[in-house]
Amino acid sequence: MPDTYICLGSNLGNRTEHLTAARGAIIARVGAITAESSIYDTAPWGPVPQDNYLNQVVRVSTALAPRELLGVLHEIERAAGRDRKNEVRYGPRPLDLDILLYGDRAVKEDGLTIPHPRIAERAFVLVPLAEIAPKLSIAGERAEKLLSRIDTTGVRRFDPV
Ligand code: A4P
Ligand code: MG
Repeated sequence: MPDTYICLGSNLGNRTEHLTAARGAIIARVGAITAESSIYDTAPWGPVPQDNYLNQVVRVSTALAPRELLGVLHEIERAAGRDRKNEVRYGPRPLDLDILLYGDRAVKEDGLTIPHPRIAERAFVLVPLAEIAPKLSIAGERAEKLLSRIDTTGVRRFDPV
């Protein structure tokens, strides 16, 4: 079964609980989690001023095809209270689940692009991804190499109190 890498993010409500519930739902509905990064507290990336996120990357062995996977991830986001109709692009959200990679497949369809097109510019993705898969190839470059090129100062390991 292909390995897929999924980035989890939350910056609304109880962020830790959203990530915990999301991992549980992924195991129940997507497949076994075979690796998981630490959780990171990350400064918001992008044009919208907003609170810090918690981010984490997991590797999941899945029998779902990419489209089916996207549909299930949207349902898990909805269960966390996410309402896509009333939100801003790149804005705050209780739960965001992005498909980073799906085996070595490239997908370019309406509403689904894999590898996720913004991996190389996002420390909140590359720090946890390189933690669990430093040698993983993303469009021909290793995760650790991409990581060495970007500023990671806004990304800190999260210590739950
Ligand atoms: N979509 C296309 N390809 C994919 C894929 N590989 N995985 C489509 C998941 N979805 C994919 O999703 C919009 C649509 O993208 C989906 O319906 C799906 O059909 P979205 O989650 O609203 O994405 P977006 O906001 O338009 O873009 P993107 O690049 O996913 O942005 P984010 O990451 O969702 O933006 N800062 C920090 N520190 N941490 C964060 O987690 N997240 C955001 C939200 C902004 N700043 C952040 C973080
Ligand atoms: Mg997203």
